[in-house]
Amino acid sequence: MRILHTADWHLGKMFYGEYVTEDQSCILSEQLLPMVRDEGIDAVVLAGDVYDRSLPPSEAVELFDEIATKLTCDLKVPLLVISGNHDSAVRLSFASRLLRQQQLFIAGELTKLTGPIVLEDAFGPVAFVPVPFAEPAVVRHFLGNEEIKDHQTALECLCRVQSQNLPEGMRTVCIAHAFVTGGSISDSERPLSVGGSSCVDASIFKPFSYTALGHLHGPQQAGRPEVRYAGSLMKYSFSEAQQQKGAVLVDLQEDGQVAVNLLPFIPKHDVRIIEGSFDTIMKATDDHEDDFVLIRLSDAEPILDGMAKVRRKYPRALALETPNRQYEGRNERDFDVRNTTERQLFASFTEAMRPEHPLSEAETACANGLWEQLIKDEGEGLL
Ligand SMILES: [Mn+2]
Repeated sequence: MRILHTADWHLGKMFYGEYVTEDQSCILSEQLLPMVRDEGIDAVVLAGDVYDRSLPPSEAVELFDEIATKLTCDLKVPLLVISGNHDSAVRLSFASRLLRQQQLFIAGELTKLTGPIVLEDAFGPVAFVPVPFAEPAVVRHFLGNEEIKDHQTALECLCRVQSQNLPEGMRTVCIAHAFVTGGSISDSERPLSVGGSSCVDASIFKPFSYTALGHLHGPQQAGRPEVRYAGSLMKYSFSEAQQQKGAVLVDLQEDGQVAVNLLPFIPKHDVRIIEGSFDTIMKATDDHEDDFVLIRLSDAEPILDGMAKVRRKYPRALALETPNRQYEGRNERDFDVRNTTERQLFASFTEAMRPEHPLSEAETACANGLWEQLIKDEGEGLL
């Protein structure tokens, strides 16, 4: 069986204040759909984070509707989807029991889980075990098991429930959205829990022939080659500039062995970091001035109105960094924090942030008013 494993589409994602729905649509319509057709794919897996947020913008919902329809109705390829930590499990599960008949299998809300989904190939059945992302507290309540206190036990228990009644020896594919210990992270993932451990051990997936993971945005294996993250649809942060995004082509053989290959996605606008002096960058020829770029200047001197100038060449420049910029001695801390009042600290912070405009008299008066109000409300102990 040929499976195309993708994850973390994050439809409706904003990148530095702009929706990238058009770029997402371009990858899905012009690359993923042809891939499914040309590679003879038997099933497509989307391992969570379909949307970027629980209430996605309408354009994002339309795009998912279009892609899911083209896959299942036009190409007649089953699509198996789980919800991730960015999705609303309830909203994603809308009409999921009806859609099963159309080969669109959505696992989100725990009360609607159905157990394994069995698809056939020439060698017999393959059982897909979808395990949607769920907070440990939600799983504890759902299963009525007080022992479930962390992501590890929550996922173990859900996996067990979802794999029930699986015949011995059948080839199996687990679909999960989790942070497997040892994985390398990017800046665009939202941590699964604040405090406590969100990690799970890769050994949970030992019983499965292949495990299609979502959550980490860099394509990578987790422990062994048969447990993989497909990575996100696009680069959603500059920390991903060096990553090659794509979909994992999984060939599941008769004996349950798998061969995997990453089929790359070519973005309409790449996400790049460009380093060098302002003059060099502006004079260099670049065939991809339309890319999303972060400009990291090596100049020590400040460039007046740098972003506006950079944008004349790179209209999609999103950030400008000047790590070497000299602040004429202001880099050095010339005061003793313990003997400085909050008001002085605030004034010096303003000066560091806006060297050209220290606090005006009106601003100082306003800040003093705020301090006094704070002390009145909270008591002297605050400061
Ligand atoms: Mn994600």
